[in-house]
Amino acid sequence: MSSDITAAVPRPPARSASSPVLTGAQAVVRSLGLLGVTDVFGLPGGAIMPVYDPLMDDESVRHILVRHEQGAGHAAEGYAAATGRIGVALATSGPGATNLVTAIADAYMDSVPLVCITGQVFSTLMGTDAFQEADIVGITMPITKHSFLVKRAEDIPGAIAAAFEIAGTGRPGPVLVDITKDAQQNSAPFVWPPKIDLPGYRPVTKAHGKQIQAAAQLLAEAKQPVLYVGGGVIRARASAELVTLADATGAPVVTTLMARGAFPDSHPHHLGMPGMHGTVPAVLALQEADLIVALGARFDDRVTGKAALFAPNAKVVHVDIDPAEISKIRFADVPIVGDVRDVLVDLEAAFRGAAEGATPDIDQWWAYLNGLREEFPLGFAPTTDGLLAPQHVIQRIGELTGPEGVYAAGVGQHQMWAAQFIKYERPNSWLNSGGAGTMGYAVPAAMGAKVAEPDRVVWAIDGDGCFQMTNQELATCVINEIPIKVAIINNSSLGMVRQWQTLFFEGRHSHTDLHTGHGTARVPDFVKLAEAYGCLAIRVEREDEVDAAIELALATNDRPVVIDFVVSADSMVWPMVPQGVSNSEVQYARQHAPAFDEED
Ligand SMILES: Cc1cc2nc3c(=O)[nH]c(=O)nc-3n(C[C@H](O)[C@H](O)[C@H](O)COP(=O)(O)OP(=O)(O)OC[C@H]3O[C@@H](n4cnc5c(N)ncnc54)[C@H](O)[C@@H]3O)c2cc1C
Ligand SMILES: Cc1ncc(C[n+]2csc(CCOP(=O)(O)OP(=O)(O)O)c2C)c(N)n1
Repeated sequence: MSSDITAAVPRPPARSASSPVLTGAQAVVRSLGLLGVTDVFGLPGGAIMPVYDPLMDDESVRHILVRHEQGAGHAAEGYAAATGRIGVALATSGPGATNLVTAIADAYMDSVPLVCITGQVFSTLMGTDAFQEADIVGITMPITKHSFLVKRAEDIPGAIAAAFEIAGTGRPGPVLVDITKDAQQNSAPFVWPPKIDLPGYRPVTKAHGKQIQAAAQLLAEAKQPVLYVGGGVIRARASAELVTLADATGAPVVTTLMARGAFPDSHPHHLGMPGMHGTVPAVLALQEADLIVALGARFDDRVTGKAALFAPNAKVVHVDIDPAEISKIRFADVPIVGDVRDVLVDLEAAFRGAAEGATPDIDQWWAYLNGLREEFPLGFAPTTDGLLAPQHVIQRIGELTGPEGVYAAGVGQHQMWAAQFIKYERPNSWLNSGGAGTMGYAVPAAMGAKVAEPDRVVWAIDGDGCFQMTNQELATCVINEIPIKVAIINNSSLGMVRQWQTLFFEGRHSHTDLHTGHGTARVPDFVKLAEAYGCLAIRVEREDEVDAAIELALATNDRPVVIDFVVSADSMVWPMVPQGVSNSEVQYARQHAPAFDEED
């Protein structure tokens, strides 16, 4: 990510005779309301208490009291990822602020627009190891687009407005506003809108016409093109424009883990997800392409495999709003910096000109790819231990809920199966932690999504390991009437790590058995745990019970539902290209695991 915000310091507003005098704390709440914020997730403590006082009476901003600040951060992320709006989290100084750090890092990796407001100790005490003092600005500097430290009441509206501007424009991301307690307590005239002055922060949204022309020419000439679609297409709300370009060019499309839903799974051009656990056609389409048009995608190592061996014959057009991404991993023959939605519109028009009304002849390419589709469809083997097949459970959740649902996943095998076996037809319907791979994301993210989209069915598809990291937010859901549905894909183990141990560590399952699912001693018993929170709780152990449980969950909207699906621990995520090998290995990797090269 580029760090071009060299001096993002808002100037204090000019005093106006008509400006009401507010405390800094009141200014925080008033600013949020004026910025259109309706929901905030947080947890109070000494250094942020002044802000909580006016928050109590404010009618425009709903505060949802979480059980752990990490939950506030992920809830704000889920809120943002489900809507494109900016998520807001609130915490006190010291441990409250550091509890937000994982979610901030997560949002940074996945380009999620987030504003985190933290209380800081009195400015006079800063640097003295004061009670609950932590340098959260310093801690978060490498994982935010910008971190503000505000020490004067009059600077608060400007800092908050600037934080929203930075979080939501250009490449979206997290911004921290750390406000000292004296700034919250002191008073100043409240001037709105504040003047925002962000020298050095100039996101480029309009791409260079010459580059668009060059890209269009390559598209018109390519024999084996692929549109490599990334999460940037969702952030840019560019799905409709993407379909138009795909239809015009006839090119196949692959969607990364972060882009599931950016392009309808039902579209005939869609080959599915590329990468380590991608479909064979998607992986080989990228690998054997002569032209890759990367659209808001960042050539992550989970997608490229061994980068030096990735797509050896492909020219690359790389479209990204963040110039730092271009040619970072793979040289871009045609670099295009800009907003991908605008670029798609311009590119389609330029392509029509370059192709002179003709459709490129890529029939041979399609014949090859369609052959791969037939030979390597996504599928899964039945289990041999009598336990449920996790893929079947997840597939049925998707089929019975449908594409209008929202699906938030944890991290691990269940995440990959949810990416593979649920059909996504619309953007913002799939929420997950891709870049950081943060276990514990699902339940609070689903909670945030449900707050933002109360009329949608929202599922958290979670692992038994992930669920144990943040399930306390079920209390938040029950108390605040946020009826999410949680499917625990309970393989009684840290399944993804166990899979790697099976494949690459000679089956030595070191410290991955969680004892949550199988046998008589379940620690914890998820049904009892969920009931203790006030959820409807169901355990499913047989295949003929799966549909009824999902249907009961879909019919229950007066409280959260938790279904403990007891699944086989031996099910594996396939296909798999092991770390550090060429993506060309994907067909073989399906049956045999090639040697694991830790160096790569
Ligand atoms: C267990 C596990 C396994 C995984 N396996 C896979 C796998 O098999 N396949 C896979 O694909 N991923 C996989 N991932 C995810 C992987 O780690 C990366 O998170 C993911 O591949 C990155 O997706 P992306 O390239 O779409 O980029 P994102 O992280 O979504 O980045 C979006 C890009 O778009 C740009 N952008 C944002 N807004 C705009 C805009 N308006 N206009 C233009 N550009 C914009 C950003 O600058 C950024 O470069 C896995 C993750 C985990 C945890
Ligand atoms: C916070 C955190 N710690 C550790 C990991 C490493 N890790 C990745 S997947 C995984 C296992 C997840 O287990 P579970 O939630 O049960 O999901 P499963 O893989 O079994 O579906 C672990 C430990 C991580 N991604 N995040």
